[in-house]
Parts: sequence; structure tokens; C-alpha cells
Amino acid sequence: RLVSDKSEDNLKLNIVNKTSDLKHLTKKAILTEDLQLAKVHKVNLTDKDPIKKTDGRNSTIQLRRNPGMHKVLTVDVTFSPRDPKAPGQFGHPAVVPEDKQEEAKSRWKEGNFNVYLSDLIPIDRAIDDTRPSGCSRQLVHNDLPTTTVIMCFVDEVWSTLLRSVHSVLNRSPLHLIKEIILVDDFSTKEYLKDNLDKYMSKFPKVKILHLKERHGLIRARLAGAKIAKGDVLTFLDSHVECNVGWLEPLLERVHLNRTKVACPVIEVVSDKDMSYMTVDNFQRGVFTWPMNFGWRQIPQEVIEKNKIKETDIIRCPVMAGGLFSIDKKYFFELGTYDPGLDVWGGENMEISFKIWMCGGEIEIIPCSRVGHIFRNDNPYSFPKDRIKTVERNLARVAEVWLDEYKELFYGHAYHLILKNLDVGNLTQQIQLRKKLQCKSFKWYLENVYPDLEAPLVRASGLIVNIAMAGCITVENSTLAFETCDINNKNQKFNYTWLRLIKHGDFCIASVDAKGTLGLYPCDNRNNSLKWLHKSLVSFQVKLMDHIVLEHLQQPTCLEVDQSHKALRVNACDSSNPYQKWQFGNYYAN
Ligand code: UD2
Ligand code: MN
Repeated sequence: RLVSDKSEDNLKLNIVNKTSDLKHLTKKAILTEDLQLAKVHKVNLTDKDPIKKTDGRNSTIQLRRNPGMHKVLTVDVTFSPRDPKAPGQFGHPAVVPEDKQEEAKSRWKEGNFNVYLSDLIPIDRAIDDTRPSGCSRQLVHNDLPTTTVIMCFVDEVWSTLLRSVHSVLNRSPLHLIKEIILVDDFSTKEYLKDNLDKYMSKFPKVKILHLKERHGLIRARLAGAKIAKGDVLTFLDSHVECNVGWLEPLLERVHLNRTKVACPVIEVVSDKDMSYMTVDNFQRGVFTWPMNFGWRQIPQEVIEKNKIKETDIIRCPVMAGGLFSIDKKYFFELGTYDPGLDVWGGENMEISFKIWMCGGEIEIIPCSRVGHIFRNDNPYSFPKDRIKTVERNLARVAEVWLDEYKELFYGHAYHLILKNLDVGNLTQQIQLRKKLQCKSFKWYLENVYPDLEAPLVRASGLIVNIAMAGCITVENSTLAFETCDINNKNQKFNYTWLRLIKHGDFCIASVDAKGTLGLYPCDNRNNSLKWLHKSLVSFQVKLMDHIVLEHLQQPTCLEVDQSHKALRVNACDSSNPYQKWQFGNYYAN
């Protein structure tokens, strides 16, 4: 290990190798290597000399380093902590003393995690290096771009905010950190004002931007991005702990290709005991309808078949949102975030679709790991209703990016249709998508996220009534009930996410008082064309069920009249078999 105290900000710099690596190197070799790394850290080293390594069995192997590259710098000043016995040290769980239980409980709501324990553990604690083995041997370029770290926060817990900042300062090669911008999103807590400024004045790289009104995290990040001086923007939440070697692998990807957007693996800092926990490898960021973010493990057989290694980069359909590095110019070329998104939520979907559809890529970099405190609820207030805010944001994203697939979004969040949500003006966002000549959502589904089920209709084919052994048929632009014939085009219908029963551009409806049925031009906004057909597929068995006209006060059901074999609507009766229907195919529940 090599210690130098001449680095920037007068922080002590330890350059360490993981113990697992040390085993294979002689003492002399370690020194040579560390000297090289130290040089790299201060000046850009063009390293052409081969480095001698021994493999432990006394045979010397010659390693020619790639010119202009170096091994990831494992900078970590917390490696030998001042107080190794402090609670929470090395990422271990901390314990609330018996007589402090009440206090801990009452302070929970300050951040919706164990604030008492956060205050108890060191703000610069050591944590385990959780990177897969092999990461510390990876090479990155000597001329990596610099980054501005942007952390925005509203009423963040003091010790947690400090720990986030120190984890960046302590575990990043400082020549790569242009600055850390803390964007204070109009916090109400006094300590986040003068005290914070005073504390951070000791760290020249840290800048604080106090916003004069609440921007919400999306516009707060943009305020930070506007004044950023680094080549790359690295966004972080304000309750994180960056792990050893986290930064260079992210910057390396952006350096290789400016349209790559690099995310670290997000690990877990427990909200209950503040322990630092690693997560399973091979996780992709995905979403399910109606645009709920989640992580999904790559199936074992895919890992085996493609020989995917733990250190391999994982391409993700969507990012979690909080932590990523993006080339600054590219971020602005993409039109940043939609500034019409409010407060919190949905911006990760927006930026993800935008990146992929407009020529970029989103990657998770397993050799970069950052811990994050996941909380059950937002600890700050929303200017308007929380749920409505997120729904409106998502609907904006759907309107701009999902094309015809937005029906799936609304179909899974049907209450939004009934609410008649006002999403605000979208002209600029739609123009932007045109200007950037972004691809279609269909392209995205086929190429980026082929495993997402995205059937454009919920059900299709024949509409059968088994009791009467017949099917709904179009005859001379009217509706009739006839013997089923799978090859008859006039018996084919689509049941859409917006609940229309379509035959071409015409939709089944009952618009007169007598309850007769007819075909009318389809219109997604016309509620009198909408039918609810509930029991779709259950345990792979198709169930018959009612088809209910939705716009009426009294439930009214599609029925075939027993004697005349005519179609009509009638008062719903759960035991009436002539009101039960089944489509030929069902695509989703
Ligand atoms: C996730 C993301 C988060 C963001 C969010 C919304 C991760 C780990 N976290 O939820 O970054 O993308 O999804 O889609 O991927 N904040 C403000 N002003 C506000 C609200 C929040 O500055 O009005 C700050 C907040 O203090 C925090 C950050 O924004 O530092 C993210 O908020 P969060 O931690 O509540 O979001 P999270 O982690 O639940
Ligand atoms: Mn967070």
C-alpha cells in the first residue's frame, strides 16, 4: 500500500489492491504496480513499460499494459479507518442501544429510515469492496473525461448527506472529479442552509446551489446540469455510499462511446440497521405495465448459454433513475429531461426511452457499485398529490414516447382514462422526438426489450357464445349471430386495451334505447363504445364471461336472444349463459 498526502484537497490517498489480488503478487511487484498507479493518479502516464508479475510459483510472467491505460484505481481513504470499532464500521449492521429505542423510533420519520443510526455511524465509514473479482484488474484509459457529480436533495438527513459526499471524495480519483454540485431543492431544514455551506467550504470541490423555490428532482437536476463544468454528468441521490473504484468504470464507458449512459449496480444500505448489503448479479432494469420500474434477473440458462461473466456489462431497457453517468453534451443534445415532469417519478422512463430510441444505450456496469438507502415512502412533501403527480408524469411519457403502445399503458392504468387527466403541453417534446429522428417504440420493443409482453390488443378472433353454439358476425354492415367459422373474416374482432370491440375501423355499440346492437366508427374517446370483459385467461384456461357496456349506470350485458338468435343488450344476470362470451385468443390478463 502506498500513502501519499500530497493529493488534492490534502486528503490522504491510499492506493490499495484487494487482498485477493495480493496473493498472486510478490511484495516487489506490488510496489512496482502501486508506484505506477500513483503516477497515473497524479499525472497522465503513458505507460509503455512491461510490468513484471510473478504468479506465486516463482515463474515470472510479462504483462504488457495497453499503452495509455491503467488498472482501475482503488482509491479509498477509509481503508484503514480512524476508529475501526465504531458502530456500522465496514458496513456492518449497527444496533440501537436499549435505552435509545424510543428516540430512534421517533426520529425515523425525519428520513423514513433509521436516522438515529445514521447519526451514530461514521460519516466516512469503510465498507466492503463488493465488486466481483476481476474488477480490480480491469483497465481504463488514462485520459478519462472529468465529471461533475450532481446530487439534489430536499430535506436530506445531515449525516446521510455528508456520508454521500464523503464517499465520493474518499473513493474517487480526485483528478476526475471536476466538482460536486449539491442542489438544495428549497429544503426547509435550517441545518441545510448556513451550516451546510460552512461545512462544505472545507472542500473546494463541493459547490452548493440553493434553489429559491421547490423545483422537484427533475428540474433540480437540470439546474445543476446547467452550471456543470465537467465533461460528464454523474447524478447521484443524496443518501448513497459510493464503493471502491466506482467512478472510473462508469467514465470509461462514456469515454468509449459518448452515447453510452452508464449506471452503477445499486446496492442496499439497510433503512433499518444501516448495513451495506450487496445485491445479486445479473440484474437488468426493466419495467412492467403501467410503467413500473423493477429489476429482473437474467435467467440462469441465458447466463450459461452466453457464458456471461459477473464483470460483464449489462444492457438495460430502463434505468432505475437515480444514479448514472452521461456525457454532458449528449445529455443536452437529447434535450435533457422533459422539464414538464413534476417533483418525482417517471423521469427514469422518459430518459430511458429517449436514450434508446434516439441512438444511445443504457448499461449497468458491475464493476461500479453504489449503496443507496431504499425507503418505503418519500420523506418529503409533494406540492400536489403524490399519486396524481407521478401518474401525470407517466402519462406525459406515454403520450410522447409510446406511440400506439400507449394503449397498453392506459389499459393497465384504466382509472387515468376515467379521470381525464391533464398532462399539459407536449408540443416541444413531440418536436424534439422528430428533430432527433428517434426510432419507434415498436423498434424499442423488438430490439431493446423483446421479452416484454406488449400485445396491442387484449383479445381477438371469434366471439363465441357456447350455450347457443354461435358467433357474432358482421353482415352487410350490421351485426348478426351465426354458426362459428374460424375462416370467416366477418367473425373476427379485436378487443382493445381501451375496451373497444373492433372490426376494422368499426366498433360494436348499442346506442338506441331498445338495446339493439350495431357498428359505429371507432373512437377511443367515446365512452359509449366501451365494453368491459373481465375474465380473461386464468390458469391457462379460457373463461367465458359477460361483456358489459360500461357507460351506463345499470350494468347492461351483451346477450344473444334465445329464440330469434338476435344480438342485443339486456340487464346483466350472472347465471344467464346467453350473456357469456369467449374470444378466440387472449393475450394478457
Ligand atoms: C428512484 C430513484 C431516484 C429518482 C426516483 C424518481 C434510485 C436509487 N432512485 O427513487 O433518483 O429517479 O426514482 O423517479 O434510482 N429530491 C429533490 N426534490 C424533490 C424530490 C426529491 O431534490 O422534490 C431528491 C431527493 O432528496 C433524493 C433524490 O431527489 O436525493 C431522489 O429522490 P428519492 O430518493 O426520494 O427517490 P427514490 O430513491 O425513492
Ligand atoms: Mn433515493
